[in-house]
Amino acid sequence: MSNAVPAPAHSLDAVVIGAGFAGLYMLHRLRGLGLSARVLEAGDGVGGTWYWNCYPGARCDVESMQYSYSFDEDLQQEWTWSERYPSQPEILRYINHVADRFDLRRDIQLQTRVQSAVYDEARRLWTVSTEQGERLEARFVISAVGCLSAARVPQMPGLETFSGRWYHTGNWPHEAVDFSGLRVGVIGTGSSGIQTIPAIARQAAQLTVFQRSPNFSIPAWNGPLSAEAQQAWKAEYRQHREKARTTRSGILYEYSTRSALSVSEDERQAEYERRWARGGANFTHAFNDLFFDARANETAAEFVRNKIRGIVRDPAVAALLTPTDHPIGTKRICVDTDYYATYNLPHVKLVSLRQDPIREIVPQGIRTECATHELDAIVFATGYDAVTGALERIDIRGEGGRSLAREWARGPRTYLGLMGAGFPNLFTITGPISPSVFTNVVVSIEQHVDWIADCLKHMQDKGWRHIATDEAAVEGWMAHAQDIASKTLFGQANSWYLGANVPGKPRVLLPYIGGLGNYTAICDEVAADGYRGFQFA
Ligand code: N01
Repeated sequence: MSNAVPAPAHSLDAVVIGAGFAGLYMLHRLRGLGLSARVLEAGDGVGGTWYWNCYPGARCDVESMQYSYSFDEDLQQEWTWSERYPSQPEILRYINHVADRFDLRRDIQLQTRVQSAVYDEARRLWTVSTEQGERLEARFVISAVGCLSAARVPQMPGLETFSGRWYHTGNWPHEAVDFSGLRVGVIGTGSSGIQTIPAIARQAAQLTVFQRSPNFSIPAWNGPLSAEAQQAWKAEYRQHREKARTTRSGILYEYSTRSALSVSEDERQAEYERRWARGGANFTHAFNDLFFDARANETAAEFVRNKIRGIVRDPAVAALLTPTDHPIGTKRICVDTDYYATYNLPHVKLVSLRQDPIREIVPQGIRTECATHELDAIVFATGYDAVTGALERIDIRGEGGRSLAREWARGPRTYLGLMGAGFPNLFTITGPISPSVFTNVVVSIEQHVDWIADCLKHMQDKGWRHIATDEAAVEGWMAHAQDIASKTLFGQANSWYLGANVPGKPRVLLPYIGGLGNYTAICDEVAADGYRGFQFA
């Protein structure tokens, strides 16, 4: 296929797609191996998710001291965070600092969106084409496209007729957006909506929230991070990181070893209160069976429901905000600042789309079955075609011209989330069926990048140029992942983890739920066993 096109201008060892946390660290490791590499990035700047998600209130809900690279001791010692949870601008400053500190920019090409990647079996080379008309040849293609980067604006008739401006949280403009004095509508109440709703409410004259499903959210209790607390953490940074890597989520939560059903009601409530007062997703680890036992889960869910009823003054609004359709934690738990209390403000209105669905968007706003809501701006906080979307939007052709998107039409199939059968020399950092979005993604990224870099080093040492996996390895991994998933409550929610938010997307648990520590042990064992399940040439 690639013989039919003019000779590519550039020939490289590796092309990396995406300049977020994953792409930057991958480039650093590739350089360390003496390999030539170029990172292609669609945005105007580095940062990936943290470049695009600059909506009001955007913040990470993993704590600052843990949501950063660990690969360089000097880097982690010298960087200073200002708050318990890092804001989007602060994370973006950090990523830019990393790009400069490791002199990465000279191999990063911005404003370059990859259109296709086609494998030439005879020459064992990938040809990567960009929307800008460039063509690059490389032995390896490494996807660092991110799990939450294919933003989704749902089909809503009439959007093009809307007379105001509309936005998606995952594709926010970089110039200032000022909602002062405006009537704003927000559609969606996932993590992004729950963060941006209180922030927009502080600015807008009127805010209408269009909620399809209510969500569980735990207060962040964000605040300044003292120099003393930071210094104390840094004194043991290495040990903290090592321990985090062995945990289920790559985060140093307090993981309980007790069942919620093994303690008295008083003890249970006291534990939930203690965790609520501490804040954050640590709440869902209060007992060790909350993700596995529906009765145990219900005790935590009901605790949070009671909190919502206690915060929201209007009982009818509180009832609409109270989730009853999924076990707590089986949709990504949200972490907020003043989310539920925002509905006590006189200029904030909640519309339940379960009772009053959106019929169309009209020039003056949103028309639901029962009313026309006049708006000057609409914010879509409607999420992503998660985990697979960004990869499938690239026309990837492997052996025999097979299309990745077509192969995955009934759900993604990978070995360890790192590679698919028929797509040699194509690695997927935080790819489907790896722990990725169930974890502190920076930790998962480092684990994948290190594993890939070590594998490439192994290939260099052996003089090999080609790595592939096969259907048997993929089948074994998929069966193992599904077996573990079937023992959890995750199947009971219509979540993006399962692709349920995208009409027609197959229902497959996209991340691996076996835990990061266990997963890392499996990957290390595969490597130690001569890269079992991979073939080299
Ligand atoms: O997206 P979501 P998100 N009509 O898919 C609704 C990470 N993240 O951007 O639940 C009306 O979770 C949809 O309703 P329903 C984090 O991993 C992290 O908020 O499908 N509504 C839902 O309410 C997170 O999980 C951070 O019924 C529609 C919402 O839109 C992930 O990103 C911050 C609709 C989408 O929620 C994605 O979060 C932000 C329609 N047609 C994000 N379609 C932090 O670290 C969808 N919805 C803090």
